Amino acid sequence: MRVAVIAVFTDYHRRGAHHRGGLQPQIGPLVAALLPDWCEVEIINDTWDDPDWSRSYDLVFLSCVHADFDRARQISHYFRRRGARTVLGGGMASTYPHLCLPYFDAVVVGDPEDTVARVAEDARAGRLQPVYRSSGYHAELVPVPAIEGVAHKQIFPLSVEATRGCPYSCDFCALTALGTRHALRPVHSVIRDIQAGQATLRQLKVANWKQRLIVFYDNNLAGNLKWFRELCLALKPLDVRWGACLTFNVIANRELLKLMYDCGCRSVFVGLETFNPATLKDITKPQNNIGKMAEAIAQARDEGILVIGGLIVSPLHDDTAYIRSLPEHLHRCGLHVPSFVSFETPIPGTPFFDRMAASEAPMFLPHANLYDFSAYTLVLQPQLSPLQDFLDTYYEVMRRIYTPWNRLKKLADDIPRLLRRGSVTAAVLDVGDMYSTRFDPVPGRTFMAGTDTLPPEVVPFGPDDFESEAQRLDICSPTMVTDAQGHVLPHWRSAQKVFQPVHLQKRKIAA
Ligand code: B12
Ligand code: SF4
Repeated sequence: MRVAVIAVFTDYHRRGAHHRGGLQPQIGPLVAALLPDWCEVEIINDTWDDPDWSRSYDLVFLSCVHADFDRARQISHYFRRRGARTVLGGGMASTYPHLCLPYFDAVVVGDPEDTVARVAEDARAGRLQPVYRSSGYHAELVPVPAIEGVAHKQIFPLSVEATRGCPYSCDFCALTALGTRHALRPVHSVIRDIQAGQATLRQLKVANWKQRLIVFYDNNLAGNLKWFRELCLALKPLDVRWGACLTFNVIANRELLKLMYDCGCRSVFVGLETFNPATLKDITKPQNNIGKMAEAIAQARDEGILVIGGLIVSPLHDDTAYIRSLPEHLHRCGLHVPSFVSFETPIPGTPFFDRMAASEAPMFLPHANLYDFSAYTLVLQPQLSPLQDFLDTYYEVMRRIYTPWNRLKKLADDIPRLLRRGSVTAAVLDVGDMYSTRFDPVPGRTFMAGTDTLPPEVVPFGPDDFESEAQRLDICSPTMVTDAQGHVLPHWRSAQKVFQPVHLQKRKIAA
């Protein structure tokens, strides 16, 4: 059976460009490893290349984030017309299976470990069911990911997922839309994946340095500090270098940073989010501490670990004066240039989305489409500044933050500290990050939902691909989220939680 696993992508910068950066979707290698031997599997990261439109498949698995859903349903239609059965999984499929189902033969709700092989068996037997629900996370079923399918293209092919979920419940996070859960794999099984991955890369003659550089794909690798320390100690004898996403409380802990460096950690991504206490309170991210940001970033660098940080601006709590103050805040805290400054975006199904949708006054901008929910287009009505001032200020400040001069200033600040600790890998990663991080919007971008330039990606449908004009419109029209007044369309208020929500906001953060 010919099977494709497609990680769908639309360029949120609206250039229609592919994304060749260090972070690439890992669903392909995971699903490929879960499929039975009788499947002939192709992994297609739409981030790198369009699918080969001349191919045909028996079964196509698709994965997408919300903003890429329109392209996912178009790709689905394209391959269905050419004989394939299609299956959608991921956050959108899990929270809104009923909205996805009309465009796919089946939808998977939740994890792939106990569902993918069943889907393949049923497809082969011609009894595909509309919905497959995972019974929960089964760490023992996690296979060694089939990285051979991506090894020659991925900048960092040794990619590993050691946990699922996150113990926190930040209001705006796509994970919280599913509910809250945090599952840890046994450390020995994570080490198993790393060693198997290294053996694969050796066999494929992939560069030596790539065999020693691990990227952990977890949403928060350090959600359980006891387990995280165990993992660090198990990584030490492997003499590898690694990077991960984790939370602020970790970089605020000098002893932990020392252990991490000693065990190979060289860079961390932390959602620093905001310098505005009102925004921080609103997003319920109690693990961040604005007052300690400068100290935490400095101590991580001094311990040889590069901090890569992302920020959001909140249409609810930030005004133009705050946005104008961002460059100053960034210099004072020593981050200088964040990897992105995006708009706080209520991803459908999150508590934040439900809260905004429930408001009597319209909180959203009119005619927002699902592709606008990429965090790089504003979808909410700013509450403290006029809409156009808010956007003009964002644009002007982004230009100021991402100047070549600022990027050099960041490197001049980071590199001597990193090298003093002997952290050459972190210094090289910093240079690479500053080379690729820029603000370079395409002409015509308004950054405003409903008016922004359209995503230019196309699926090359032929004249025979639709039964009727009505079908073409159904497949090709954008998925609308808000009406002409900025109210959320009623069907978006029907998201399903996959895991039991747990309210951990008051959880004491172990230091
Ligand atoms: C790689 C990555 C990217 C890449 C590629 C994204 C892409 N569209 O392909 C890049 C760098 C481009 C990117 C960009 C962004 N990303 Co991103 N990214 C990731 C990251 C780090 C890894 C994804 C991954 O491969 N995970 C490992 C795989 C195995 O798991 P998974 O994809 O989470 O899927 C699980 C389930 O959903 C399910 N599943 C998923 N697909 C399928 C398919 C089938 C068939 C089945 C059975 C199951 C299944 O199985 C998996 C295990 O449970 C995740 C964080 C994370 N750790 O997951 C964030 C994440 C996906 N990104 C996120 C966000 C917010 C963004 C940005 C908005 C960030 C920003 N402000 O810059 C942008 C915008 C993206 C866009 N197109 O709009 C959110 C989710 C967004 C959403 N709408 O759902 C995540 C979850 C991070 C977070 N905690 O907030 N990202
Ligand atoms: S800490 Fe990060 S991954 Fe965890 S819920 Fe908050 S935003 Fe999501």
